Amino acid sequence: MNKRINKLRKVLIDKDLDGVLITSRPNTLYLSGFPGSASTIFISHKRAIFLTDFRYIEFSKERCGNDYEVMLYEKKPLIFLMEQIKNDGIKKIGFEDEIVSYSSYMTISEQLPKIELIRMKDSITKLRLVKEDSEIVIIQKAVDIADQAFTHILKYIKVGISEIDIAAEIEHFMRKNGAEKQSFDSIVASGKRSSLPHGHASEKIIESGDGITMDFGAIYNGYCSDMTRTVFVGKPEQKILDIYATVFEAQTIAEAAVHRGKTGVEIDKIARDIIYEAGYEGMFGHGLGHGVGIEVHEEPRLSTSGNIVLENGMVVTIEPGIYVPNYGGVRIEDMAVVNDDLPKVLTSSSKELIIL
Ligand SMILES: [Mn+2]
Repeated sequence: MNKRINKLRKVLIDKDLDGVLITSRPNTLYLSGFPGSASTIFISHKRAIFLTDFRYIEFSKERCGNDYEVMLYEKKPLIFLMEQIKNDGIKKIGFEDEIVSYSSYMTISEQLPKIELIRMKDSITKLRLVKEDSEIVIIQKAVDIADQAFTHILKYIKVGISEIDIAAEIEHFMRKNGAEKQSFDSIVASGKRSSLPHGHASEKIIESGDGITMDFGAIYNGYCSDMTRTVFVGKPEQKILDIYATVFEAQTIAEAAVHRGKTGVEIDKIARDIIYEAGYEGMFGHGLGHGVGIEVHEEPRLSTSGNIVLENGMVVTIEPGIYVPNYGGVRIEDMAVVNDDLPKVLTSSSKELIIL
């Protein structure tokens, strides 16, 4: 954690700040390793303070005691904090303006009347862009749990069960195999419903010939995974198999093109061109991918507006899809780590056509 605190201190110098206040869960977790809510971190050039309430004080001391002055506040954490730092000469404090709500901002400014509050924009979340090796090990474990759930669900899927049955089985399996919870509400969309890119599992019954798009992920040790596969039951129509072949091609080629120095726009375009040239223009209405880490959707975006230049150690998804309204859709999604040349693909489930 010390390394991460020092990275943040460099930002303080760049922005000419005396300290920074961090209250969002993704950033407090990143900087302290503390996974709960109700924590406030203050980092100045000399001090690192971790404030929490009675529920978490023991655990926090154990988890963050080496890197932080861990303190218990009773009612108003910021007024308590000001007491602690009143002799430190703090005048300008950065805060997470992209995350803090308007009412929290009002509270902060009321509680810190003599302090100048400076917007940090995305400079704290930017610290999380490039993953450390230890983070990639954890992410790989989250990916492995989802991969195992996919292998498991292939044995479970049959005509006559519902989308909710499939989602519940995936989630139960992941939980039993080490997941803290799922990264997001699982998407299971079958038959015509698979044209909904984010169709949450419904009571719809699986019928012969259906394609089933399953998009899910696990949280392990605070880090997320995210994967999608579309599989078929019975005898699918040739038209949806052609769509599958195009998505497979777009996914495979775009994934191989993920490497250091490229922007999200460039990689997105590779998949988009393949899909549009195959005649599906207008049917791939989302970005190609996104970063994954403590949050399931984070920077860098691989999309028509993803301008961040990829660096080694960034973790991204590659997930093209084609959605034909009132007919059906296909999406294939892997996670990969950016590298000098070919990315290290974390997802190990087969992408070849599966007909159950
Ligand atoms: Mn995704």
